[in-house]
Amino acid sequence: MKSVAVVFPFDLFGSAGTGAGAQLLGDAVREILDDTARESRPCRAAVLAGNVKVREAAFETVAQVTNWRKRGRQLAKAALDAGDFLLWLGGNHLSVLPVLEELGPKTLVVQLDAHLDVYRFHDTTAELSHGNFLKHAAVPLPALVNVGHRDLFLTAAEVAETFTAAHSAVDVATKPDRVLADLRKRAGAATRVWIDLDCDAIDPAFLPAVGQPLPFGLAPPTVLAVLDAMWSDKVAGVSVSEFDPGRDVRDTGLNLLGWLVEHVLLRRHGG
Ligand SMILES: [Mn+2]
Repeated sequence: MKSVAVVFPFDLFGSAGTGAGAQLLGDAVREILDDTARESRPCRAAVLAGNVKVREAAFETVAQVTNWRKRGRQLAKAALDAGDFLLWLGGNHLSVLPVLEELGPKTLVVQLDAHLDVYRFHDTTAELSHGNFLKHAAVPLPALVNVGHRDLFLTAAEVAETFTAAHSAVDVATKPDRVLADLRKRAGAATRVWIDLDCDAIDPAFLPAVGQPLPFGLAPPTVLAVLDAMWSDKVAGVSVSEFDPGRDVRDTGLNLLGWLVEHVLLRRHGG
């Protein structure tokens, strides 16, 4: 079992600054790997040695920017075809769209997100953005299940156009066991699972480094419970997006996400 961490610092059309977040998390993964390589005593992370690669995309030229979606799909496809576990460290949430397109309709995606990215109100752009990208997929998307949204706008019918299920933060707060049982059941029935974390799913008290913070978010232990409910060998990968280090407070977000990324890699590699 190999893993590849893809740093994909795309942050156009919403949440500029999150590209730097993707790069920082990529550095965190490199640091984990470097520390492990230098460690002479037995440690849990020894299982990662030689099994985790880091690849990094750049968006510094016009050609790279023009080609962003194709490049994203190529990187995702290469990892998925090879059977590698894919850790996608994205800029804004839109940067995850190429992965969702590559995963296709037979995959179950659990999306932890404060928002349901299908917005098309009078004051939102109809053009592709990080707030409506689920309406702009080039191919049929995976089955999407949201966990932790705090949406107060969309009707249930509109949500159901795109999401198989949506467990709001209210649901998570008032009936956590029922939400986790539903996730376990869906994950058990799925052929392939993907976990997509938009950082603003987490409460801004714990992770202030996001562009669109909303109150009443998920507490970090709840994120662990959701990961656990979804977890099996069918998990093809995890994406993390919308981390804006310019808004971080004393590296709170960096510490939380750095720990989470290492936890995910250790869980995948049995460390
Ligand atoms: Mn969001």
